Amino acid sequence: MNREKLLDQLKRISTEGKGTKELYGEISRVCMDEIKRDWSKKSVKNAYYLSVEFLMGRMFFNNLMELGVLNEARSIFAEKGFDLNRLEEIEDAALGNGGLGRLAACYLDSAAGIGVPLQGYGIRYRYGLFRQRFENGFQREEADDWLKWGDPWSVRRESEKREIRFADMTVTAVPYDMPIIGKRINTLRLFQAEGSAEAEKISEYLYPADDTDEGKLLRIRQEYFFSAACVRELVEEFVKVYGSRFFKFPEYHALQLNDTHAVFAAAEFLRLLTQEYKVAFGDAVKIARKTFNYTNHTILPEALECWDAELVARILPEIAMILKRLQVFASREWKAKGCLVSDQLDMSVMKSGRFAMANVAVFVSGRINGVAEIHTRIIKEKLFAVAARYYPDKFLNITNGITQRRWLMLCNEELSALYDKNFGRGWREDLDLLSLRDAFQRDADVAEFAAVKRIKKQQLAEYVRKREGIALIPDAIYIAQVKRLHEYKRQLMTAFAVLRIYYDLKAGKLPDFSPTVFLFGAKAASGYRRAKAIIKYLNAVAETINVDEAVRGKLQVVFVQNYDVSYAEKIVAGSDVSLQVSTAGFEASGTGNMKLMMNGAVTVGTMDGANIEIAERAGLNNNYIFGATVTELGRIRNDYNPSEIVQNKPAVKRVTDTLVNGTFSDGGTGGFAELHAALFEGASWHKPDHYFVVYDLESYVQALLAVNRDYRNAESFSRKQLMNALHSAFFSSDRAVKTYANLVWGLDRPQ
Ligand code: 26V
Repeated sequence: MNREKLLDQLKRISTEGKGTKELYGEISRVCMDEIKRDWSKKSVKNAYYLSVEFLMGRMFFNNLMELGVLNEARSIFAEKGFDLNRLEEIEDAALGNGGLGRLAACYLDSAAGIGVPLQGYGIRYRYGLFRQRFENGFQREEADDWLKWGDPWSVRRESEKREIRFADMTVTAVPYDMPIIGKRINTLRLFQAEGSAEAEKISEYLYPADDTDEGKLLRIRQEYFFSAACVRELVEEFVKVYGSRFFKFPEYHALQLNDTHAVFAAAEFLRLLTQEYKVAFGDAVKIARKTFNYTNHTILPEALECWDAELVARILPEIAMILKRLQVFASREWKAKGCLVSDQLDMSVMKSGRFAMANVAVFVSGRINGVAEIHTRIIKEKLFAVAARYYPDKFLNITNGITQRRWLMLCNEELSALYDKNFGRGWREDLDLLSLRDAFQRDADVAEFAAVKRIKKQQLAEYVRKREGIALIPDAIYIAQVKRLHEYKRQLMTAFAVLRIYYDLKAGKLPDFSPTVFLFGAKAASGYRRAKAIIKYLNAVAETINVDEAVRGKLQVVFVQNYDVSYAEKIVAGSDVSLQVSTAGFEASGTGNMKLMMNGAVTVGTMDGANIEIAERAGLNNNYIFGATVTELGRIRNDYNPSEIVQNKPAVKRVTDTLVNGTFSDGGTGGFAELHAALFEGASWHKPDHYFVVYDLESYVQALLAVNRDYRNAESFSRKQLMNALHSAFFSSDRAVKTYANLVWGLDRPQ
């Protein structure tokens, strides 16, 4: 990379009369020209990350940082009278929805950063995850027209397009390549569907609703479209060099299935090998098992994909045939192993006329991993318990990680500078160095850390003021719950806890209460009614509290609109406390918990997902763990009756009653009553309070009050925060990617 030349080019850009969009395009293109010169050739062996989501966030600042010109560029343009921060207007490319998509982005970043040849494959959606705003406290959704800013960081590869055939249409998959910059420059290749108007629909939206057959067909098309485009590309390139010596294929390729959305890749691989290259089915399966690996990201039954075999056959007859053949093949293997019939049923690829995509993934993959210790234990003991007995060597844990480049160096330049000053720049390459710095824990260091936190809180407050028009209480405790809106994540429980505190404050029961701001950020899936009702409820609670003179300056609740990666960068850096309160056993890992920890927030959390590993590393005394454990919930599940609890605890009843006693209005939608019914009567196929909101509420309130008490001793609270930041190295995605490279992809030697 010729940095001097790049700086020179940047200096030559004139800003006169140019708007942000124009300058964004121009600066990005100058950088791209430089990048193109160095764009790494594929390595001998590469790993491929197949995912329907890549939640990249804003590329501009990250790329300039990786090119080593961010600070200089800031000064160059400042001299010309243009504040580079104005480019924060540029919206994120939100081609993902939550944790799974952001994880994919972090892994790409880390792989490039540490020099692992990992290439991403996905879909170039015309519209990303919807943009959210609130109207009367209700979520409103607008199409995310991210391309209106142009797409200067991608290169269309016209000559590498491919035809993907369905029974009723042929679609052209056109690759767009985005450089992922680090020690290597890897590639994120996103396919756009072209051809007819029908064809274009395939890459129009992320997760189109799948409650109708038409919706399901579209989802199947999406999944097959990009998986097949990827696999065909790799197989065809391979054949050019090695002919049909497919047993060598795994020596050059490791494919990672990010959840089940790309499982059709394995089916397409089997189809290609057996039908077009006449490889025996058993041999093809053997090769697939050395090539494909599967990461499970959730145990929620509603998120485990099953596709009607009839639907698949309608548009992909050969793929349906292959999957059926796989079922026959698998049965034979299971019989040979002496599996019980019930066990065979459990592991079946095809069940009651539907393809169980997770079972397909488990059968054809060489390695299967969960994303945190407890999650891996649960998939081995529950979700895939039978398969884990017959194929114990397939399963392993790789706890998630996040990239410290975006989630520390970029979003918290002040803390990064403090680390540099105290122990040199080595930590930027090797985050582990942080935890060795005992010297950094002296009082003076804690004070310096606290000063950084204050600055980040001011910046956050300023950002919220700009975006929401709301002034946060300065110097309050900033407590954040930012993540997708889902019942298992229990934002509703936080709403109840906040109300409890509010009532106690008003009653004068909390005389020494330190001023506190609760910050929420979350989008609810478009068709998820109860999640939307929770948003409305939280906004109603916020509205009541924020106008109440009695608690003015002491308690504030702010639900920010359109929470996205860029918003997260501000919130994780500027928060004191991280809420990670999922029902034990439900959050596979969580990664927001890691981002907040790395920036020195203490966790108020349950023994769930990666919270357990966070508390273990940063110290139980530096975090606030509460609530029922998986074991405890297992014990009480059958006899649990939330109505009994509210009968005995009037304070709990008082808050849950607000869903139905007119304290707050749901605008006549019936949404609040529905939430109440889910708690006390049960909803869908669930028993009352399936997520144990009522059960854990009391201990949650106590944990929050303990935080409030401890915060009064500013020095010791800052020390707890610092201990979290300094022990976050394990949660770097550099560590996670290295583990995949070594244990899964066979990339342990430098390529
Ligand atoms: C998907 C859906 C789609 C339909 C509506 C309901 C629903 C509920 C959950 C999901 C989860 C999709 C998978 C996912 O994003 N899992 C997240 O993966 C993260 C990265 O491993 C992990 O940190 C989170 O704990 C896990 O929830």
